[in-house]
Amino acid sequence: MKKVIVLMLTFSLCHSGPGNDDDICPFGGSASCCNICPTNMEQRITSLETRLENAEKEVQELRRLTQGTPRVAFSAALPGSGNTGPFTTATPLTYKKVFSNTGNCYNPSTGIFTATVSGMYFFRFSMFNNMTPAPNSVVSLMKNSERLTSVWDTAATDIHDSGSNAVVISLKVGDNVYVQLEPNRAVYDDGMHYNTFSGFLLFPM
Ligand SMILES: [Ca+2]
Repeated sequence: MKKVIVLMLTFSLCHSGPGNDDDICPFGGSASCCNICPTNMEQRITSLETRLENAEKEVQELRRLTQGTPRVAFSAALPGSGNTGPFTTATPLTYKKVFSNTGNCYNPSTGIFTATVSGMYFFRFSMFNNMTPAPNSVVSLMKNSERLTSVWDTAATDIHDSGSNAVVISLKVGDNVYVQLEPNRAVYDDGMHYNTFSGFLLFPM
């Protein structure tokens, strides 16, 4: 309706006669007159409508990214006190003390985070071992069956007993991330929660 009204007003101001635009242009010149004649005005309105539609789509996409998408974040620690391990095979550490688990992507029964949203993620883990004597500690952050990064600690009466590591990685729906205790290794905690596993979604992709 607005488009029709604009076109009617424009046409009433700029009714050109055949072959002589300069005589009837209300703005005193053929060039300026042509800029507001119905054909050009309609093209301008169509262009503005297209730009408005595109802007509305961008706003909707931004709203979807900032408000409408799932929120994923978790943080957990090894429970209780004492050794975990050694085991003869590589074993996911089960961080049963859950601090947060928005989105419920982390399973404290298995220690495995499973992506329900494709996107870029941040993960961090820490490890502690002050056992003497005992196996050295080696734990690795895993994406499915791929080892991403690891931390080592030598069991002895040394003063270096903890370490941490982190990654930023892209995940697809169904990808698993977990911290793996390597075979014949062990970690220790005394209830102070030195051993943690945390992660969150940075942005969907
Ligand atoms: Ca040590």
